[in-house]
Amino acid sequence: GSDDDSDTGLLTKTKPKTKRPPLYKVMLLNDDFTPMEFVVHVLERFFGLNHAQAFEIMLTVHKKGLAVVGVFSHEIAETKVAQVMDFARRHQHPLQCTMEKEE
Ligand code: TYC
Repeated sequence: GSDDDSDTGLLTKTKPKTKRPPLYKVMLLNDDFTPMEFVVHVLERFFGLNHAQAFEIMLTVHKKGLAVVGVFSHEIAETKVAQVMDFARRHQHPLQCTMEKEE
């Protein structure tokens, strides 16, 4: 760290800045058509949740409109979103998955 007394004449320690990469929330959005069992399956398959956890998050999305299903690096988050969107499209469900930078 560096000492800086240019303003006040008091020595103040400044923390060395260690750059952590930003994290991204991956979110599932509710819709009226995707079957509940399909969403539970997606959460088990791509997010490593057990059945009870997957069911709980699915119900949260169903009731609240969306929920965070995991927090990842940018690359992993992008991969998860792409996997979910592709899987939903192949099964002709309108399920939407998005990512957003964490504050
Ligand atoms: N609302 C859907 C239904 O009633 C279920 C659902 C849950 C859809 C979560 C999408 O991300 C979702 N069949």
